[in-house]
Amino acid sequence: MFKRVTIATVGLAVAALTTACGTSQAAPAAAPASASASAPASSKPTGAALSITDPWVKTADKGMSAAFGTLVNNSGADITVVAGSTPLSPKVELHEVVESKGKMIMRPKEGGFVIPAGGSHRLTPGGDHIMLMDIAKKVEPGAEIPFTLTFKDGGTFSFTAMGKDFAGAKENYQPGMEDMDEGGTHE
Ligand SMILES: [Cu+2]
Repeated sequence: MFKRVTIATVGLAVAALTTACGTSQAAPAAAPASASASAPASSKPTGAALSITDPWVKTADKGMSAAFGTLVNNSGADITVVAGSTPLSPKVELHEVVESKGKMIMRPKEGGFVIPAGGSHRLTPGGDHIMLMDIAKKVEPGAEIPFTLTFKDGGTFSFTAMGKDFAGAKENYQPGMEDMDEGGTHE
């Protein structure tokens, strides 16, 4: 019974919308807006030049986690992301995953992430990612975690990623030297 009522309401709303459209066709609402929008033209890439699709953070109780998503460059110039930050972790690194002696390891990516002009760059488990070295609190599914990325030219881009369960991406971390006797927390 509830369903029938809902459908009827939607039907009415659509009807009202259609009517409104029909009667207000002549309203020139878009004209002034587009005129002012085209005015500010910035030469250097800013926040608007970059966007991110489906940003998420791997849920974790403590220690390390990582953020993923697809960085999209909406500008006509390459964008290089050289640093990242989040209140969730005092130390953040930009990582890549490479093969070393038959094992997949992750390490800081030299030069950062380059997002080509008009292109995109995927951050994905098993590939490039934003590494959170030591999370300050537990990441639960659905948690909203703010991030800021810094570009090579000093510009920044902020976004919010969502906590998401993911099993996998358990690459070993090797910051530099391949010392076996360092005694880290991971194997
Ligand atoms: Cu990593």
